[in-house]
Amino acid sequence: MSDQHLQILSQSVIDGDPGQARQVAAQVLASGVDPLQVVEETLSPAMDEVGLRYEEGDYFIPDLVMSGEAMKAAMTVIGPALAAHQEVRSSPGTVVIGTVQGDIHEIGKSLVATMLEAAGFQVHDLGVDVPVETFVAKAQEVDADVVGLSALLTTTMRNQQEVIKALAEAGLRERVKVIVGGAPASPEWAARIGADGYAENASEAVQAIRELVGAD
Ligand code: B12
Repeated sequence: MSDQHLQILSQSVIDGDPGQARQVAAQVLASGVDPLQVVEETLSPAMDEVGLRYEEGDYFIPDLVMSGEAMKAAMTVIGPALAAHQEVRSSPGTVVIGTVQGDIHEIGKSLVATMLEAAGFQVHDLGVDVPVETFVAKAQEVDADVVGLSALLTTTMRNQQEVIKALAEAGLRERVKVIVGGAPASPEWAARIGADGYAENASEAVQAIRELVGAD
């Protein structure tokens, strides 16, 4: 029964049907499936399939937009369930997160933000296409422990490095850790630009950030 629902959920993201995605996501949750498992084993792979179809020339930008909307619609239901699953007593730290300037991909970044909130972090999500100075100003304002930088494009990932440089120039680099993520990022890239960490997906991001703030 719920396998069938998961199949329909995946299909509604691939087809870009937000209404169906939201409705089926609610049914899936009601059937008792672990919300994290839904994200990692159904929703994220569905977006990968969308990316593949785009790469192969079967999908175009409007298809990506609609699939993105469907993914977000599903997350309006799954996100709160992720949070409800955790019982957190004290906050392990404060995180400022955003997608770097020039880049409007928000789904992965928002997923990381949701998972961090679920793990008890104070999260300041700056959104997408975030200028370098905004990261620095917010980190200073909220006394951030960690700044998380998302980039999905090979052309924007160098802005991750720009933020690291600007944090150093503002004298914040000693006390603020930086973690990078997004499809083109890698541990090698993180090391090359002087970031403190890298994570491939949202659950690894939570683990890595817990380690960065010394919560483990
Ligand atoms: C959906 C999508 C879009 C949507 C985004 C909608 C939205 N609201 O976000 C729209 C249509 C806007 C879009 C636009 C474009 N896109 Co696009 N897009 C995608 C697609 C299909 C899926 C991305 C996604 O949401 N994945 C699902 C999430 C859950 O995964 P994720 O983002 O990777 O995030 C996970 C990890 O990376 C990590 N993570 C992410 N951020 C962070 C941050 C931190 C701190 C950490 C620790 C971890 C972390 O954890 C996340 C959760 O597990 C990808 C293909 C792909 N497979 O990645 C292409 C893709 C990224 N896009 C691509 C391109 C080329 C574009 C455009 C340039 C197309 C165009 N010609 O206009 C524009 C650029 C617009 C811009 N300036 O940003 C290329 C990039 C190629 C490259 N190497 O540079 C890709 C790879 C498609 C392809 N195969 O060619 N896109």
